[in-house]
Amino acid sequence: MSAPQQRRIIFQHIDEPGYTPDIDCYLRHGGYEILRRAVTRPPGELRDEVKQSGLRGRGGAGFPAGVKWSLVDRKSGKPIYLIVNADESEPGTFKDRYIIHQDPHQLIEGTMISCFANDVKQAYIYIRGEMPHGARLLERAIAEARAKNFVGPNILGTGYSCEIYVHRGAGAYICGEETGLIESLEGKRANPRIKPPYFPAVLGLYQCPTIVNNVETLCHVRHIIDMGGVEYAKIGTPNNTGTRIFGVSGHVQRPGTYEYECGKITLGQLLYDVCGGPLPGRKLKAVIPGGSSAKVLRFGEKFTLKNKDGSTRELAMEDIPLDFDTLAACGTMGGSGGLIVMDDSVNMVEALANINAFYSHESCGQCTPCREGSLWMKKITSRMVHGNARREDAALLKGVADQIPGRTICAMGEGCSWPTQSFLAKFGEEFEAYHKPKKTRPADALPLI
Ligand code: L3W
Ligand code: SF4
Repeated sequence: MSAPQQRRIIFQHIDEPGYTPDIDCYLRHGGYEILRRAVTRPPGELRDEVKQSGLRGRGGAGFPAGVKWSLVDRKSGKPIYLIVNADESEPGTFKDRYIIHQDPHQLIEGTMISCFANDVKQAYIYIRGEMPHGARLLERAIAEARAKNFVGPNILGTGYSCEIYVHRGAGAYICGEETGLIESLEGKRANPRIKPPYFPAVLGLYQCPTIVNNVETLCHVRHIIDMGGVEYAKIGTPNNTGTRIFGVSGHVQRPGTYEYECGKITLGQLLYDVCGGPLPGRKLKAVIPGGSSAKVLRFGEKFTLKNKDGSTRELAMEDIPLDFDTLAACGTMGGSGGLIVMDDSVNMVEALANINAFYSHESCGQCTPCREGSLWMKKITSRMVHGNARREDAALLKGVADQIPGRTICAMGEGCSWPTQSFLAKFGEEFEAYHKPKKTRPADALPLI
């Protein structure tokens, strides 16, 4: 079965010839008309639309955005903040940067509608330090929007005022974790906070109620308010509504960003029909479907899934519909929508060693299992690829990885251990082979991070 058509909602104009990131172009394409209509409606009604839409967060966890908004403490009398999480740092993830570079006003319009809906007077875009061009584009776009009265005091004559500030990170992955981000925005080291009991919706920035949403999520809000939550919910599949941007990188013929209805395209359709399949003479071997923290899938594997009536069905890996729930049922996650594809030229021990080097470098160090575990996973995979593996190393690696999840402050505990756990479970034979004397890295292998 060939792939369905792309459903371009966020990418409606992106890539059109002549479409530029300036406000005049955005206005010519109907930009800020949805904000204009939104500010005439009661904020609570807008929040209801987002709830009805079923929109799930596009940053990684897939938590329903409308539910998150409904958990905001509106009775505290404190200001409510909104933070745009643009600290896109998950390896294999590059969709938010693309939106910011191609269509910054779409993000600003979505953000302003969300601010109005939640009575937010101050919003921050926390952008990854390594995206200086995106930061400049956003600064310019905010200035343009302010000049047209879409941002700032007395927006469109409504009496409602809201400022947006761009804040640049300094290159730490953990600043993408929402409470680490908040700490960083407050000028501190980005140590994630313990939650529960207090989520940012209750105690966030400066101990005030705070909404943290991903870039793509806030862009969807603009379209939900345009078409209505109920209409939006008809896109995609139940519980996995709307479209998703998939960023495909690695060993396919046409890597890139593609927007499809959630659950309406399978992994095989995306990788073979849309992305053109493997490079000449190669076979696809593995894919990490939701950013590097997701568990790896092996081409050819099959999954036994439970149906609603209790019966089971078998699903081949290529036939997995790309939605949050099915990917979770297959033991992995849709995460940030970044698919990392590996063909049969890839040595899985080397690939994991690179991932482990990344996590060990990025652990904030607060929790012993994450700080020490990520370091040991890096050390063991590193000595494997350097020809110094010990007989017990594969088992030791598993032992270390198994002791991390569920024992840490933030989701990085899971994120750093799932790659090791899944690489070992799916490609264990490659790791076992490494204890054999003096198996060294191929000379042309990429250097480790
Ligand atoms: C109020 C409650 N709010 C949950 C909110 C919470 C957060 C959201 C999801 O991890 C994922 C992770 C990684 N009252 C609440 C509540 N919330 N219960 O809902 O929360 P949670 O804890 O499920 O996830 P998280 O800590 O936000 C994020 C995956 O992302 N990941 C991806 C990272 C990288 C990127 C990127 O580069 N763009 O996203 C990496 O590990 O697996 O599942 O807002 O406050 N009772
Ligand atoms: Fe820091 Fe890792 Fe603990 Fe998260 S899990 S708080 S990154 S040490």
